Amino acid sequence: LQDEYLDQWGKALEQSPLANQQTDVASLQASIAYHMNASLFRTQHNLEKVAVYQALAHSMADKLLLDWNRTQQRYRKDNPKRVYYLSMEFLLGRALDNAMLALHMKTAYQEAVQGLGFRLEDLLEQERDPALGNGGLGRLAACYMDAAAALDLPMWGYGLRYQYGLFRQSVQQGFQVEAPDDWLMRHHPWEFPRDIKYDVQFYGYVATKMNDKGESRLFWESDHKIRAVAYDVPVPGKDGFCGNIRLWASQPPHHGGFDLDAFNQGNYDQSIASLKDAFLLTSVLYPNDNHQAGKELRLKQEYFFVSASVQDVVHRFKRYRCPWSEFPNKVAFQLNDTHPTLAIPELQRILVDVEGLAWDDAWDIVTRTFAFTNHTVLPEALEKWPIYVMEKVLPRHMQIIYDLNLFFLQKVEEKFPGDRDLLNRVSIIEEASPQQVRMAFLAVVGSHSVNGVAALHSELVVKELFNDFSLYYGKDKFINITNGISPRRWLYQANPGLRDLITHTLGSEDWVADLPQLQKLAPFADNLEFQQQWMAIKYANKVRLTQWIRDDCGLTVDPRALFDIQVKRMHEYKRQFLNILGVIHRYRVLLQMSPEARRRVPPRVVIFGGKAAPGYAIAKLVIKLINSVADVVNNDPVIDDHLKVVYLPDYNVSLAEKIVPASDISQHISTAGTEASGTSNMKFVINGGLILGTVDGANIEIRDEIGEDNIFLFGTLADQVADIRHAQKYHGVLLDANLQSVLDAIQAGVFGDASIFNPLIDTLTYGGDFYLISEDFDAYIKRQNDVDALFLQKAAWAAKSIRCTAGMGFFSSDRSIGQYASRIWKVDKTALGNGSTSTAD
Ligand code: T68
Repeated sequence: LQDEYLDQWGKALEQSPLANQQTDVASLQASIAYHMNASLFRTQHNLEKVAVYQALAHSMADKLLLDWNRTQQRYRKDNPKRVYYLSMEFLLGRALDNAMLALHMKTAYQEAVQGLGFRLEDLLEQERDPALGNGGLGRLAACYMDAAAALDLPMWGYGLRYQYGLFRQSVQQGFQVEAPDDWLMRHHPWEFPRDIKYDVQFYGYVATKMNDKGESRLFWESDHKIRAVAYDVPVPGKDGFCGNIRLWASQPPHHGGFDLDAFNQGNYDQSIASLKDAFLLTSVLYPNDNHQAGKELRLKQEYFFVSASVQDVVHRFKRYRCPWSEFPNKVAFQLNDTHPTLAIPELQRILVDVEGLAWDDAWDIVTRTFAFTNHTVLPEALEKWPIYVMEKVLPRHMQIIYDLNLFFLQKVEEKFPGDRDLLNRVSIIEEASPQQVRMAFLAVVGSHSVNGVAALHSELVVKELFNDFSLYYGKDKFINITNGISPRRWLYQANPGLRDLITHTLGSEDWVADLPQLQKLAPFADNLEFQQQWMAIKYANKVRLTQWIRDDCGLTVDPRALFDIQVKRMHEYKRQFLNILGVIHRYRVLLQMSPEARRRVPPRVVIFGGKAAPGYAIAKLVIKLINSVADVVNNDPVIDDHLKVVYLPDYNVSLAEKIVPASDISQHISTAGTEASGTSNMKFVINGGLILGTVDGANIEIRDEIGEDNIFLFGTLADQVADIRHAQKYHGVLLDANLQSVLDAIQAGVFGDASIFNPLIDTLTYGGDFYLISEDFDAYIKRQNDVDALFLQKAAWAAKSIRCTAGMGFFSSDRSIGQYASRIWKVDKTALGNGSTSTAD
């Protein structure tokens, strides 16, 4: 468009209602009413809460769109180096409350909807959680996008727009029951569908062809194509910044996916057969956390996602007509675990096959562009794809991987001549049957930086997982960046009471953007009046959770009891089994006590929540055991209120926002060396919850920051695990005596039909107790007794709670993202310009 027309567009936009939004209460009401009619086609005679929520969300999204346009337009104009966070999962949680707070509009909207006859809290509850992730990894991506937006860092997320997110969980007769998460069935105002599309191909064959310059090139051809279409999700930042997550949905390709021959012959059934395939691709999120699914459809999802993203980034890069050598100065890709690793051979393929670069030049660009974050050392979680599958689905990528591997192994051989074992160990191709591609090795070879997510984990990554690689590349390539959480969602938004007390005490809200300022709370730890205010907020949060438990589970619990919480994905390594076995032990001890002795033990409510992968039988059995124990304990008149057990179904981000601020103690009790970091541990502690944990993941750094006295650690250390397992293997497991009586009680049928729990008990006995439950049982019980004793000393408990929050400054996602930016991506914050408000990209 000529400049004069561009100007005219700019002026027109400035005059539009979008650019002239007022934020007084009457104008907000007008915009809600407008959307009720114009976006939802409803009138005031047909109002349900959900419709009012949607109109309100539209009104808020308008304001976000303005910031989004301004921010993205500025990036487009300034062309800074950009970061692309490639993640199969973004566990965003609800958007409305977050957006209102980020734009400082919550109070005004509260008043606006009140004047229209609704309570804001009720409307917020209408929003469905977008659950496009499994657990920690997906939520970390969301916290990092939030931090990047707050810091005005030019980072985009790329991911998939699953039609169905993580399944919804209910509990029937104590068992987990899964239902599809049809989150898009209702109108969803928080995404902007874009007219941006790329075709992604699968299968086919590789041929030699001449390119435009008359050079012979390998060329991958297939008539099996699926179209990726973009949906942009705004990420509210601060001071008018707004980030972006681009999610791809799959669709049939250009001619609508019809088999045109069949269509012309009137054979409609056959003509639409391939449409199904296209829509199927992004229809559902695989529900396995820390476990490789190994399905062909999953591999296709991974490639679809990275191919569309890399095409989009290359397209954006080419717009500026820079030489290819500039690519690493303009683009940084961060791989969120190995799931997007195919982006490495994909970029190599585009540079060599399509753009005609020489192999070595292309590889230099690729390796200066990619960086890789590892989130697990568990062997069952490390992705490997059988070569016969990869060859079929992605024939050209398989060739590229073979070549990359060959050149890599030649270099290793140069550096360490004659070491055949070494070559076998570091080969990207595993010589097993069938042969497999080791995706983590591909990610290491194709990246300039590899990081773990907490200090201990990063140490294990170097010493165990990638030991040979660190000898070859040198240690500098392997770094640690400890995870962080968004203080905006996990304190400011989730705990308004505590937020206000902190702000009042510190004199301003500056601590949110500069979290180490929380340290200024420490001098108040022993101040009795402050302690009372502090604990009154905790109590109010517990009351709120109590109401939720009553509504959701029909169970009445006393908010004065000690709330002991373990919420996270159900997994053997996280040891919810240890927790419930401990509960049974406590139950038995309480039963044996005199009524007077019982009264001296603080009453406890033990709360569990978390989903098990649908195919993970043992994890599902733990859920059943928890519910069976709850049935007995909660209805035992002798126990009365001394012990209650709660299993909260369908744990998700918005439930976490209610649970986290209400904990007295939470459990993070993975077998040492198995939990890479954990992030909910950080969320609980920053909200003044104490934690009971093993010396694992980020628990260790939390201890270092808040002080040994303010955390209950116990159990085997990571460097002892191997020896203990070795001994158990040769001498069998000698069960702890208290544990043995607990198992006897289960097997005697105290908690119903004992036979169903046999497979679970077998993991401890015949199974060799791989996760060291028996080994740690005694230490665990003793530490729980320490917790009881401290809870009786109200002032001492309150002081520790305050010191917990005060010490958590390090764990802001802003700090983590700052470290990624300076140590890996080499990007700076860009200064806010005043770009015009036309639509960018
Ligand atoms: C988690 N990983 C780690 N994986 O378990 C946790 N896996 O310690 C860490 O704090 C967190 O990542 C963030 O670094 C996961 O959540 C998955 O969800 C997952 C999903 C698909 C496949 C494998």
